[in-house]
Amino acid sequence: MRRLIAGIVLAAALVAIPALASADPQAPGVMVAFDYGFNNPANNTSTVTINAGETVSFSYPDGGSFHNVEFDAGEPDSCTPVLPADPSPTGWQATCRFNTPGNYTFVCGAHAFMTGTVVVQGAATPTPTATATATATATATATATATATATATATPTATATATPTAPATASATATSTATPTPTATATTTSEATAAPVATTAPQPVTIQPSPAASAVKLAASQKGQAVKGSLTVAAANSRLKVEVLRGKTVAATSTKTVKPGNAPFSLTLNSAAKKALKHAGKLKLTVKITVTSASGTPFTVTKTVTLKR
Ligand SMILES: [Cu+2]
Repeated sequence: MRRLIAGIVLAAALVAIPALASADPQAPGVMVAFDYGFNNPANNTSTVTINAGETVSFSYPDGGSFHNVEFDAGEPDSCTPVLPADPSPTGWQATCRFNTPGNYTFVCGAHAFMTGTVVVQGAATPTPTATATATATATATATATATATATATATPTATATATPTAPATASATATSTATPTPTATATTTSEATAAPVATTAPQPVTIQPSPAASAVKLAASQKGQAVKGSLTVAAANSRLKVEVLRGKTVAATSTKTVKPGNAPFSLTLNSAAKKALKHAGKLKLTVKITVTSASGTPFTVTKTVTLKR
């Protein structure tokens, strides 16, 4: 599969390169002899790099000397026209094709210091730019080519990315699994252990921080034969118990179910307390208010009220 995809990429590269070559009728490589040296105008060095099967144009357009190109070892496969065999004045030019990859060093027959190199790259290793272009085009065209790119560079990255992701998920799952496990183990360990845990757990749930009632309004000094006040009840089906005590004697008492919200209460004194109030003119009373509900914390408050006639 990889070979197949790699083949596609290679094919794309091979198609791309001749296309470039045919687009430019001139030789892709240029080497100009001058007084005194060789220059590749593309990079201002005496080295020119081409792909196997491509050509280099050698010429001596300007100057007042005699130069030529003599290859040290490897020779181009063909030159059109033939390169001057001897150092010659300006005006010569030849386009030489190199089919075999390798480094072709050359020298001017008249000047030993005038040297240069033709680097012929293999077709399998096309110009890096060409490969990049081919890969890019391939990536854009097909998703399969993306996999092909991955064969060379992306595969390690992909494997690397995939591997950390997997352990990350694994550890996350492990952590979450670990949390329930103790709970499960606690239950499993023994019924004795499980029972206290179970008993302890629901209790904090039942004893919620919210009290059953709040905001008690009870005037410290009141007139008449009844103690009046109000409070705010938190939950439905709450029980409100109000006790009015004169010392340790009950002067009035009331217990009722109240709705959430404002709960007013009014407790009329019993006959004994009424008599005492009538005689003394005022009574110092203790009012004990208790609110209980199924969900909230029991609420208790004790206040002192002076009742005046
Ligand atoms: Cu020369």
